[in-house]
Amino acid sequence: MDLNQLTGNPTEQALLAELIHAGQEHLFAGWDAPGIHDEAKAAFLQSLARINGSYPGGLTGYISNARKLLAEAKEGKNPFEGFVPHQPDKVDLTQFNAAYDHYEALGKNQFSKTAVVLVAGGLGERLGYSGIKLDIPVEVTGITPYLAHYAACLKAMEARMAKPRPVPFIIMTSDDTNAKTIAAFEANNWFGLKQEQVHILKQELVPAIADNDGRLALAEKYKLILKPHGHGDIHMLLYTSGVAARLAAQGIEHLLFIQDTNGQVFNAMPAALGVSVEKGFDFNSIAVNRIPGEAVGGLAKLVKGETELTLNVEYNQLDPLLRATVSPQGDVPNEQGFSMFPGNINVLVIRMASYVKILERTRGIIAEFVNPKYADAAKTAFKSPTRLETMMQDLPKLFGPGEKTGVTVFDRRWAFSANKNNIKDAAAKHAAGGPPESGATAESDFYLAGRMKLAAAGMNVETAKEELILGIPFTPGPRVLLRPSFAMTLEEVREKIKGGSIAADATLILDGQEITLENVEIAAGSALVIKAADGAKVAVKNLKVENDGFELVKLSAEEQNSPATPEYLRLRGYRIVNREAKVCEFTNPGIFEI
Ligand code: UGB
Repeated sequence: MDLNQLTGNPTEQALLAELIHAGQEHLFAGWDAPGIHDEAKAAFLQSLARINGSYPGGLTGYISNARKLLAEAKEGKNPFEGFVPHQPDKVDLTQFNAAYDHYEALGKNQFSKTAVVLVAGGLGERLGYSGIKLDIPVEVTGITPYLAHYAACLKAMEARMAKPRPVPFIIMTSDDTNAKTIAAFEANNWFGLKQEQVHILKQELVPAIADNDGRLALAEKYKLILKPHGHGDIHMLLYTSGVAARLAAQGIEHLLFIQDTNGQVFNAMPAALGVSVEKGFDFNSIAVNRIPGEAVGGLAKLVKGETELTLNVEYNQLDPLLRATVSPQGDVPNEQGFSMFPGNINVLVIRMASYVKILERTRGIIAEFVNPKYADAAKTAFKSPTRLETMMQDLPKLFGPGEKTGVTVFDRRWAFSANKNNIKDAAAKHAAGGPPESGATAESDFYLAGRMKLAAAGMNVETAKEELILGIPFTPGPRVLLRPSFAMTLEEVREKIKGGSIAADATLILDGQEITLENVEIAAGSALVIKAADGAKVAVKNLKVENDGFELVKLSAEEQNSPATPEYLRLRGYRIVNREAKVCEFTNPGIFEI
């Protein structure tokens, strides 16, 4: 093949020569003569160069990894061969007790040495939202987008440090989400964060593979088929960008990995961080109790001879593994109805020192796998092109005996309630007895966490009866929003709230670090909102709140189907209207009483 016929650029020629050497001649076969389709050719060459630059080891590295993994897949190699599953080493924090407080206190001390990593490259196809998921409000009383909530949590962490320093915030985007994520920050003055503390890393797609020889698949002449590589890309990007090494040098000791739509995650964060610190875990999976068979990966300690690995085993692999080893009945429930293997919610606390070492060793390529659908029994052809994938929770696959992995189990709805499904699918999931994971349930659980905090502080909380909205369960109240500025730990809530009561359907919103409540009674349907700027000390004592509050109004069928109704309301089926909430706002420092 005459490379001069393909391109005059020596760098491109070098890459083409490498690719041809790696068995990719077909990419350049039948090229038109110079002068014909030159633009398409140039775009093709640019895309090859871009992908080559973004994957450690370049395109030829990707191809050789693909060949190896495809050969293993063809052989039918079982990655768990010889491993026996055991319960993982776990810390049970499903109850609020002295141990919970102990870990929260330890975690709070670690805020100044922690960075938060948010993976937000997913399109959210199951939800079907037209924008990015980070822009969706987690609740529609105060209308707080996920991104605003996460940013508020980072600010609140900073405000609780002995020597405040901005919490580094790393966000993985993709071509689907990058521009809108940046636009959301820019339109909202970076949600009060410093632009320098936010590191946006965009993941690239990887080429699809047509056959067992690792030949890259073409959509048409001069165009590769590209596919997502998975959320494990975050490790690669933290390596290639140098961000992980830089943060390590700046004294960051732990990274907290979170997903795009889990409004509960910062409830569990302080205690989980405390567990990582005390137990010296290099990798701590935040987990929830899981019902056998549920479509959530199970965390298990896999043992083979001297080797022990605590890993997420995807639910479709867990049951067969158990049947083949320790439990002929598969994944069976315990007395409480839960599997022995806690559910992975992909919230991870990773120790920086071991992480940086692994990144150096692997160049951030973490436990890639391939999952081809074969067209024939001999496994010689694929039904459609496949690609290599990677999952962020698979990092412990690279751990040796020196690294410690653990699991911290939290109450499910305290730690995890995602917004992943559209109304129809969510209602079907509920009907089938599973968690709906929809806009409405995520919001309902967001208020629930607020109620749990009030109850832990000794307030008398009367919970409304759950109802169905468009077939999805929703608990109408009380709707409690204790903003991150108000409290990040249970201890703080207990210090600031004494006595009092809140009735079903009532609303309480507290936003500000120095608000205290003593014997405050909020009657059914009523609402109290207090916002206090930094330095505004607001003491509310012996107050009885009775007003028309906020009302939850279901959308009419017409509103539900109308494009004039905001999409974030249509994905939950209701709006919340302020009828007569008592709103007290303190914008200047000072001492105030209500
Ligand atoms: N994401 C990216 O940033 N880039 C990608 O290429 C893909 C995703 P999904 P998934 O919550 O119960 C995970 O699609 O992959 C981001 C765990 O693997 O919502 O089906 C995306 O933006 C599974 O073990 O989830 O399953 C989002 O923030 C279980 O924990 C995140 O990655 C499951 O989540 C997850 O993407 C769960």
